Amino acid sequence: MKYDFTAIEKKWQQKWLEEKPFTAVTGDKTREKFFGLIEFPYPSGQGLHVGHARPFTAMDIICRKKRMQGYNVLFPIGYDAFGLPTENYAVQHKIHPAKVTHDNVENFRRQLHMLGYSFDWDREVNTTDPDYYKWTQWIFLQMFKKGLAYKASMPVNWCTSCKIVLANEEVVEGVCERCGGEVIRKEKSQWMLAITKYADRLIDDLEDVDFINRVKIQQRNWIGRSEGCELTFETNMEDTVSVYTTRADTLFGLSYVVISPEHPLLEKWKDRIPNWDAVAAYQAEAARKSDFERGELNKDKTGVRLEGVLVTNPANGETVPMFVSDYVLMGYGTGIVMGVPGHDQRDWDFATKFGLPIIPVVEGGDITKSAYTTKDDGIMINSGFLNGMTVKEAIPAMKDYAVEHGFGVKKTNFKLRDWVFSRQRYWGEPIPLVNCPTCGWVPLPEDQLPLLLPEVESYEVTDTGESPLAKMTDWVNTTCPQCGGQAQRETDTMPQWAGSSWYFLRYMDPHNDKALASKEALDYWSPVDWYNGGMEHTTLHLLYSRFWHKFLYDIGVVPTKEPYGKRTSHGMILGEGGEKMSKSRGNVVNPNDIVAQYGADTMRLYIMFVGDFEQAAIWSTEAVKGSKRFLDRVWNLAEAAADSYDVTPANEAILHKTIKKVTDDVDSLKMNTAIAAMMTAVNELTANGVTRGDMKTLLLLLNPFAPHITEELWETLGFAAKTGKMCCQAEWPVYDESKTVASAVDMAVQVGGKLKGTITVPVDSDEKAVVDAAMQVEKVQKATEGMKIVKTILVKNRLVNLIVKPQ
Ligand code: ANZ
Ligand code: ZN
Repeated sequence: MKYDFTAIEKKWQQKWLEEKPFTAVTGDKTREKFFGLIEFPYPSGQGLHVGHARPFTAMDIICRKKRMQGYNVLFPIGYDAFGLPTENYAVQHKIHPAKVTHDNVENFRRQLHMLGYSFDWDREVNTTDPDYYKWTQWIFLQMFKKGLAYKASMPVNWCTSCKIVLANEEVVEGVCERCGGEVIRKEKSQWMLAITKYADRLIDDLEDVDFINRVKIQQRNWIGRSEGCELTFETNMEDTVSVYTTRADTLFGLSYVVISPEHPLLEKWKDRIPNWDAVAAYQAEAARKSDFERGELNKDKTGVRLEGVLVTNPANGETVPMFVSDYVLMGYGTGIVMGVPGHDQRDWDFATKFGLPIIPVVEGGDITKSAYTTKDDGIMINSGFLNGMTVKEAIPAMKDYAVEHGFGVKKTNFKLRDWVFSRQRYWGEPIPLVNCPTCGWVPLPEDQLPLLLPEVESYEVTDTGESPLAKMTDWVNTTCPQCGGQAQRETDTMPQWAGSSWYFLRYMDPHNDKALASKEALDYWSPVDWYNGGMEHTTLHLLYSRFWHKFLYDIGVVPTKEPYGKRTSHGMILGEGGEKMSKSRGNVVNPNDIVAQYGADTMRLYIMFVGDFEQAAIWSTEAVKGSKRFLDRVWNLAEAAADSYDVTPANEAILHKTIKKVTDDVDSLKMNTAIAAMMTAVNELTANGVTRGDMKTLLLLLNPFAPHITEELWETLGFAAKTGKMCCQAEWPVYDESKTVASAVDMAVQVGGKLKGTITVPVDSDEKAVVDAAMQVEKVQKATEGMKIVKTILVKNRLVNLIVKPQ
């Protein structure tokens, strides 16, 4: 029979749908639970791409293997379906975004089935479903009630082309991440979530989770905890100025103070600064630059001296001038910095440009070049009472001195900012709050959730930047839930990151209408055991969801502090030629085409074989054929298998070795080497010949990788009938360490280069043992009769050649 992958794959996908072997059972105490999670896709119009197939297939393999190992596995799927591309498409084609979403989801679902993933389809979730976003809204309300959601007018990133407010993370190198358009700063009243209140815990609790190191490092850097102090200086104006510094030890090296162009003190001092015009012009110039540009090192430093302003250094009583410069950002620390050019590169650049003194205060400092990379063990100089201390000692010493003398307080700062949590867009969760002239912001009563998105005529954003919902006056005008007076609904919607911040919880109990999930389900399934996803989500989704989860933990909803026990990440699949796959380059591989031509099992095998899972890999359609040929060989081997269900002794070692390798490699995400081991095994089995008993092990090992072909062969070789189970339900094979090495080998025996027979000896037998065994062979005895062995040529485990001479 021919390997008809199309028919086979259809047959088994149908059977899995009907028999549901992948159902997760909440509360099952007889088995250990395993919750494997992948990042649910955004159902774009382009459909699933090979970039999805890599992580999805890997987690499918892990989950299939865990099931066979006896675990109660939860492997769910859903759709993160609110968001801009759908909305833009809806605007363009005048189709309701719900309809666009529905159609895209259908396409995705078909493709996911096509690839043979073992999802528990009864747990599918969709963030745009009112039954789902009801709970997103509910969580938001709990945050609001606890003071974590607040409205603030603040400068936001405004994309001039998308006409929406962008989170800082969505501005990449000064332009809009989505469209590449110009981003300007605009004041807007926004809903904010106080993620910074969780900053310490988001860093500290990384100790307790098994995340790959690069994820931990990125999260720590993004949160950016900085431990320093605020120092307050007297000035000749009536105000003091405070700076934030991590290097209090360098205070004796102060040669000027710099203030950010946006700092409110400037406005206050305006009338007493003789060169105010120059300052004002500088402020206007700075407003046109992004924080990114301003913060860059190696950038030419600019600034204006504040004439007449003098600041007193509390360490030595000397006065220094004050400048305004855009390298100081308003949003960090106090917005004022102490200039220590001897040990800070940016300060050095500035001081050099403006001819300010450069005072080294740590030995080894070179005033022709900033020694800003000062080591902890540098020795303090020119620094009064600090002289002779190491930097490491001087930092706390100066901090303590400042605290004692009333000009300093210890302070921890974070790079992390609160999360801008509102968008002026239609296709998002409505924010369930009402603005009442008497009561202020009032939450909707929980029994009124979900607050449904109303039908609107146009999804187009308004030119003023208000959400399309603002035009729906019937919907906007409402009564205050608290006083019953006239009030208005919030018209902003939630950002796309909302629904994905808790979706893994909904999987635990997706149809619950009393709670986001039952306590029983949460207790049973928490936490996610293994979450694999993209590195690009490390500082956004992964951090946001950890924040939400910690909040839910604090209010007693979830049982664990952290949502995910383990986090891994995959490399990207690049197009042929090594470039990123993109429509414009025309190098996008559509999984549909590969499946049609070679089958889903080949696709799955190839995407796992393509390279080290954590590294980027280059797609090669030519190499796909290699995976197909391997499956052909498996098929042929099964067809040629002898009827016996016994294991052939000669195959025992290779089978046990392969079980060991595949078992270990899947657990450490080395899918490529697991496949390589199975390829080697198939070669050896083909050479030796196999029984059905030998094939059983191979099919079990290969099943998570290539589930359809193995299921079919499992059936044709009689295992389905014998066990009453599908291959995916059978038990994962276990290996016997002692059997992973062959115990005996057959060796050829030659005399004078002529074959005289074979012997069976223990593996790695030495020369004496081999010769002794050889001498037992009758033909060998005859050939050496009356001869003297002058030389023995031994090729370990293969052959021995006895060179003889007449005696
Ligand atoms: C004096 C000094 C001397 C500094 C020295 C550094 C080295 P991290 O670690 O990132 O928190 N700084 C403070 N606020 C700033 C702002 N709003 N804009 C730009 N720079 C600011 O960095 C803290 C250091 O960054 C602070 O310590 C301050 O410069 C600068 F040898 O103070 B330092
Ligand atoms: Zn009211």
